[in-house]
Amino acid sequence: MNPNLMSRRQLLQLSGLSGIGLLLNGCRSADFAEGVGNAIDPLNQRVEEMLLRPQALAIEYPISSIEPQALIVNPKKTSPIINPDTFKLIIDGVVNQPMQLSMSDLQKIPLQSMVIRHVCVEGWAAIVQWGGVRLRDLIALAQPQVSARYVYFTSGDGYYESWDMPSALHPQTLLAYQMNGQPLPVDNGAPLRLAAPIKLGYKQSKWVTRVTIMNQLPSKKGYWEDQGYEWFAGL
Ligand SMILES: Nc1nc2c(c(=O)[nH]1)N[C@H]1C(S)=C(S)[C@@H](COP(=O)(O)O)O[C@H]1N2
Ligand SMILES: [Mo]
Repeated sequence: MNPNLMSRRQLLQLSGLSGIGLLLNGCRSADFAEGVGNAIDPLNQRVEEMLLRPQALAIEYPISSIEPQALIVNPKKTSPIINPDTFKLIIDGVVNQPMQLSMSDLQKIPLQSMVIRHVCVEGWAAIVQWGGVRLRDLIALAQPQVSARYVYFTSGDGYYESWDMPSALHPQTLLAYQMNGQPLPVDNGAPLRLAAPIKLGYKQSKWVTRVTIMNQLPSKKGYWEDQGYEWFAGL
């Protein structure tokens, strides 16, 4: 075996996802359990290299600088109601291990917390604390195939977004279920939303129901992008 190609288990340990055993034992969803036998298959080398390549970290702030009133929710939109008890996040696309994870499955993955600045193109910003799982841990579990280049996010309100793989694998890119130390409010995307300090607000999909790994993007790349906004939208 190529010594550079480590097992998924080794990689997940290295990337800090030491709760893997717990997750594998705890996940009773059929889709998830089916592939547990494959859990030590090597990851594809391209994604593995991206996971291990050091990425510049964005600035994080002390908890005392959180601005709870500054995070603006678009008042023209009505929030979809997603029942967290029956909700299952779908992870599919060009992966060897498609998964469906309940909130309790997700909460077995080590919680990552960060206080970062959220920036909306409409001219406002807010310091927010987010808590949740690192998207890279979920992507590693799903075992992307060699052709994987993009990650596409489907939301419960019809919103859709797509990200480049390096940004999706960034250690500060979270699927958050907590905000400012509390359970994520429905208007802010409960049960699960994207949160990352490396991209503009419109890339931070709320009410994420499905994460699809793709080798090619569809013509509709993102809700705002399809109206002329920039696709990469890096900060
Ligand atoms: N599903 C969904 N996600 C979304 C949006 C949306 O309309 N629908 N708006 C985006 C924009 S433009 C911003 S600035 C942030 C705002 O997050 P907040 O509502 O928690 O302040 O959500 C982003 N994610
Ligand atoms: Mo925004």
